[in-house]
Amino acid sequence: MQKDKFFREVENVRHPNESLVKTHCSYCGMQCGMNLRVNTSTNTIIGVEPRYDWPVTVGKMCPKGVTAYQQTNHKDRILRPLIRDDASLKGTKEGFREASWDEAYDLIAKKFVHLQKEYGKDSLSVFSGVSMTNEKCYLTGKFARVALGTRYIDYNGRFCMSSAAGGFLRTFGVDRGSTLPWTDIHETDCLFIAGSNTAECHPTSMFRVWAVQERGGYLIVADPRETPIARRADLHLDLRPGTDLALANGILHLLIQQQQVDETFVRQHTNGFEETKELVGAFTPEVTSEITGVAKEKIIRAAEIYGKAPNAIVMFARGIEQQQKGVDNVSAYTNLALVTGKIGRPKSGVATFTGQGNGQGGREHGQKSDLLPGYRKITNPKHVEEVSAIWGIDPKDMPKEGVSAYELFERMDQKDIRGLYLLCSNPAVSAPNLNFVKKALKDLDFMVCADFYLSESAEFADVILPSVTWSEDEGTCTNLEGRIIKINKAQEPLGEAKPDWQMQVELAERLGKGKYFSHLKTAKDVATEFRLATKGGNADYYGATWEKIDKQDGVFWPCKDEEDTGTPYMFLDKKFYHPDGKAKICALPYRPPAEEPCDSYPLHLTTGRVVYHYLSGNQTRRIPFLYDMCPDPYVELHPNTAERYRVTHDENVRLLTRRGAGTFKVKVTEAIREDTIFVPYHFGHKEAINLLTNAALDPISRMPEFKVCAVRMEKLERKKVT
Ligand SMILES: Nc1nc2c(c(=O)[nH]1)N[C@H]1C(S)=C(S)[C@@H](COP(=O)(O)OP(=O)(O)OC[C@H]3O[C@@H](n4cnc5c(=O)[nH]c(N)nc54)[C@H](O)[C@@H]3O)O[C@H]1N2
Ligand SMILES: Nc1nc2c(c(=O)[nH]1)N[C@H]1C(S)=C(S)[C@@H](COP(=O)(O)OP(=O)(O)OC[C@H]3O[C@@H](n4cnc5c(=O)[nH]c(N)nc54)[C@H](O)[C@@H]3O)O[C@H]1N2
Ligand code: SF4
Ligand SMILES: [Mo]
Repeated sequence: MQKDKFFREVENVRHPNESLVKTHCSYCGMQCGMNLRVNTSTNTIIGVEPRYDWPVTVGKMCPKGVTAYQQTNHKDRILRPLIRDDASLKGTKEGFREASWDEAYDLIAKKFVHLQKEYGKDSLSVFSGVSMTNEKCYLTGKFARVALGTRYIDYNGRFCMSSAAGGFLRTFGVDRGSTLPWTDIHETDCLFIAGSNTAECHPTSMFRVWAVQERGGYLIVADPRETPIARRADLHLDLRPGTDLALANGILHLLIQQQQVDETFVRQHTNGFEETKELVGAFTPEVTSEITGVAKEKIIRAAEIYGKAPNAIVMFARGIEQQQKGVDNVSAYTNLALVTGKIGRPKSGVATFTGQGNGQGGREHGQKSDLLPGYRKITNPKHVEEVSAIWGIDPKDMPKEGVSAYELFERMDQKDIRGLYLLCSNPAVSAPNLNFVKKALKDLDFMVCADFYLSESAEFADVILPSVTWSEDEGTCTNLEGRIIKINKAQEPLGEAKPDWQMQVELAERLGKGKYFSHLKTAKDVATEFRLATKGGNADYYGATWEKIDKQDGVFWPCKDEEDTGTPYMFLDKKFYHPDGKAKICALPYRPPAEEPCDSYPLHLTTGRVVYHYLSGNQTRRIPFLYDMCPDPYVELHPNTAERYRVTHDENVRLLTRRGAGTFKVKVTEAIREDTIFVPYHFGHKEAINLLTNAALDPISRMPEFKVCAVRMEKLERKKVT
């Protein structure tokens, strides 16, 4: 890989009893390069240092990354399997006892077999996550389809990347989160960033973002809040939550009017321009301003800057994607790049900020209800045949398409699903409409949870299996660029913890499916089978061997064979993945959010993240520094709104939606719209804002509308001093 201007060669002084293990952070899609420091006398992880030789992040890490190593030998680790004998304690931390692996496996096998005999194969479900390596994600998909034989598998990426995936698939015919490498970002002339709190959620992207402005380029940010990146932007489009589709259409309207259309590109490489032109004709600056609440002048200026920039990158994240029209939002913003031809070349393109560490790879290889490895479709008989041949099963035995993550809970509620194998996710905090989801979990006949800490979701389990942290196993992840990287093992598993792939191999044996799994003895064995299973698919990893990843600083997929060095840039040949080779410009009528403010619920509620915590917080709330920096959730409120409700900073208020309620501390800040409030979602039990959020699903991606619903705020009566 070519080194960019930020590259630095650094040599550190070492302690004699210390070795370094080259790896990447466990948390977000940036996958910052780090060395884990290992004490060679005790063989334990004792610290971390950033890797200056990692080309994407060149020595940068955030507060989560520099403390991530503290997870491995943490006092809260689950060291042995746990079994709950008294079902009446479900939904609490109480009532678990330690057990041997044999006893735990026997119990799981007995219960799973019983449920399937009684209620059919599809009475079992798997809910997984993408903090796991590609190999683990791959095997989880195979475990569900082959060892359990159920159609019901889905994963937390449905709450994360599914709208980006849906939008890219519709527009490009393939879903790779970025059309270009991150090392191009600082060299572009305009960054248009929508719905991404980049400085807190992908902090190590920021040196490239600032570098654009330092070179005289422009930064445009669309966000209802004045996030750190919005504050320093050349233009902050402070839109009403849920109105991106109008904003993107309005900007496209102006680009067309200002003759910024790349006619040749549009004619040769796209479909759909004429219909789209007609549709956006109605989105005049006046109309767009009326819907979005953004001043007309700002909308005009945004189109001018983006249109005139020789190179530009459109970037977005969950702010636009976690909506009931998330897929349309993605396609609408992507339209800007297609119409102006600013795609398929260096320094120009489209990228989503992939969320979880393996949010890209984990969505490609079969954890999603409709997918098989290599982005194959479970509804495509040819694809089913190809994968069945690798797995050694009869294609007739491949389960059918299942349902999305939130719909799994609906099936549980309807008693179609009776059993759950949950791993690498904590939906009792992170799923929407939590009162409903928690009841569905509690009512299950039998639930297994694999985690290394006892999560809020594990409280509903009958059996807890101790998994390892990322530092106790090896494998690959795919970062937000689409670059496959290698995670290395720095320490032996603590206690009796095991990697998820090993648990699944051993459980498959207990379920009588050993012949499909027992050849997998090491993570590398899984990797070999995994690469083969992706061969020929759109997300082809076959040529991405561990040796090549190490030699090249990662390998961008697709990478088809030994000679192939991978694909840092997508669509350089202007060939998109639809059968006619063209990309689709989409005509997308505006529609409002599922819930609009009304007299009873007069404000918009939006939710998201802070820099100190990661997702459900089950990992980061246990790290002392991170907890101290942010021990509780809060509600961000504009000073004028605070005045209207007669509440002050640090006072508790009650928030209510049609689904639930909670009490939160007020944080008064000018960095938010007056009609909108924001609460971070990293907290459990009564502090979970997801008790209030709306599970309205996008019709294509089945993504819930985490980013906008209608809320009422009530001042709590002050207790009288007696
Ligand atoms: N510190 C930290 N970093 C993380 C994570 C974490 O939990 N903590 N999680 C990782 C994961 S899995 C993910 S998915 C990413 C998420 O990364 P982001 O998507 O950047 O994070 P969010 O806070 O969910 O939302 C981003 C922004 O969307 C804005 N927003 C809300 N509604 C709208 C809207 O209608 N339109 C627009 N344009 N903007 C809106 C919010 O104000 C917020 O600033 O972060 C990753 N990185
Ligand atoms: N209101 C609101 N809700 C949201 C969002 C939002 O913006 N607003 N964002 C959504 C998004 S983008 C996401 S990604 C989801 C994430 O939501 P979750 O899936 O709940 O996220 P995590 O907290 O990462 O949960 C992972 C769990 O698995 C454990 N774990 C980590 N690694 C491993 C492993 O290798 N094996 C096993 N077995 N366990 C492991 C961790 O300890 C943790 O308990 O939340 C979604 N929920
Ligand atoms: S930016 Fe993401 S990958 Fe990098 S250190 Fe922070 S959490 Fe880890
Ligand atoms: Mo995410």
